[in-house]
Amino acid sequence: MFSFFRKKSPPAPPAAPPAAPAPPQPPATTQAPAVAVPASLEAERPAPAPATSAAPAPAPATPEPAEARSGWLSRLKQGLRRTGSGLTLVFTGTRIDEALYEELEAALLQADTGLPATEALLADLRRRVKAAKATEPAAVKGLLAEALAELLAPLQKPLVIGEARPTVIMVAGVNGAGKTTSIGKLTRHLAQADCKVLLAAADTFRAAAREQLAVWADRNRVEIVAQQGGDPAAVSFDAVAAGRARGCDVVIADTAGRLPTQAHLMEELKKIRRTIAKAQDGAPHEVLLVVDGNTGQNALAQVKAFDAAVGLTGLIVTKLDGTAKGGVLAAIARWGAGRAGGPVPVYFIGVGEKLEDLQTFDAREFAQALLS
Ligand SMILES: Nc1nc2c(ncn2[C@@H]2O[C@H](COP(=O)(O)OP(=O)(O)O)[C@@H](O)[C@H]2O)c(=O)[nH]1
Ligand SMILES: [Mg+2]
Repeated sequence: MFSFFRKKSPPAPPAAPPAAPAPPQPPATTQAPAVAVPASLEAERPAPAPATSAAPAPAPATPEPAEARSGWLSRLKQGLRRTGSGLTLVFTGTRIDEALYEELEAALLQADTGLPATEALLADLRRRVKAAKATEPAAVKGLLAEALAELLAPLQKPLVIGEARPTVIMVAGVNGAGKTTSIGKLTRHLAQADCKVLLAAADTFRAAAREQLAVWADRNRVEIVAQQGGDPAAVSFDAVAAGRARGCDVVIADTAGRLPTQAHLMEELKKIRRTIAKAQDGAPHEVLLVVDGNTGQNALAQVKAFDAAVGLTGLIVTKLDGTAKGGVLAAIARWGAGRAGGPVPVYFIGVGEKLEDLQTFDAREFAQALLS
C-alpha cells in the first residue's frame, strides 16, 4: 500500500488503540489518500524500503486509487518531457558506440545532472551494457533507467511522523520555492490521517505570507500561531510550546524565503533552529528544504548551503512540471552519497499547484518517467 508519510507511535506509550476506520475520502480528489490508520502504521510502498514486520494497515474504506498514482505519474512524465526527449533521442541510433556515450553525456549535463553524477552514471551504464551484452541502443536506454533508479534509490524514504510528540518540522528555502504551498498540501494529508497539526507562521516579514498560511490552516481546520512583525524564532518557540500544551502531533514552521548568500538571514534561520530546540528536546525533528526543480544546478548549491547552516533532514523538490529538467535529483543523490550524515532524502516532489500534485518520491518511477 502506498502511503504519503509514515506514522509511528512514540516509543514509550502502550499499545495503540484499535484501528479506527479510514476517514471518508473526498470523492472528487484522485490523490492517493494520506494514511488513515492508527499510530502503529507501518504500511509501506513495496519498492526499496525493507518490509516492516507490522501487519499492513486495514484496507482503506475507499479502494486504493492506483490509477491516481498513475495519473500523477503521467503529469510527472509530461513535466519531464523536455529532458526525457533529449535523453531518449540519444537512443534512436542503430549502434552502441562512443558517439552514443558522448551524446548521452551531453544530454545528461543538459538535464542538470552535473558532472559527478553524469560521470558516475556513464561508468555504471558501461558496466551494465557489458554485463547484459546489449547490442541495441534501445536496450541501453533500459539499462540507463536502471542505473538512474539505483542512483536515486537512497533518496527515497518516507517522512516519519509520531516518534516524538509533537513531531516538529521546520521548513526553509528561497523565496517562491513552494514552501507555504507544500506545507499546506502536507497539512492536508496529515489532517486527513487524523494528525493534529499546528502551523507556525515564522515568515513574519510579510503579512501576505502569514495570510497565505492562515488560508491553508483554515481550509484544513488546523491551528496556527502567528504574530504580526514578530521575531520568527519567538513565533517558532511559541508554536512548539503551544503544540506541546495542546497535544498536537505535528508542528510545522514556515520560514521566510532567503538566499544562502544572505548571511544575516541564514544566521536568523540558525537561531530559529536553536530556539525550537530550546522549546522541545530533540526538536526540530525534521529540517526540510524546499527547492524549486527549475533552478537546475543552483538547487544543489542551495541544498549544500542550507545543509551546512541548519543540517537538513529532508527535501521537497517542487515544480517538476515546468521547465524542470529532473537531472538535478541525480546530482543531489550523488552529492548525498558522499555526505557524512548520509543522503538527504527527498520526501516529496511537486508537479503542480493542485493538492494531488505533491507526491512521495519514488526512485524507479522517477527514472522511468525521465526516460519514457
Ligand atoms: N507549477 C508548480 N507550481 C508550484 C509548485 N509548488 C508551488 N508552486 C507555486 O509556486 C508559487 C510560490 O509558492 P509558495 O508556496 O508561495 O512559495 P514560498 O515562497 O516558498 O512559500 C505559488 O504560486 C505556488 O502555487 C509545483 O510543484 N508546481
Ligand atoms: Mg511562503
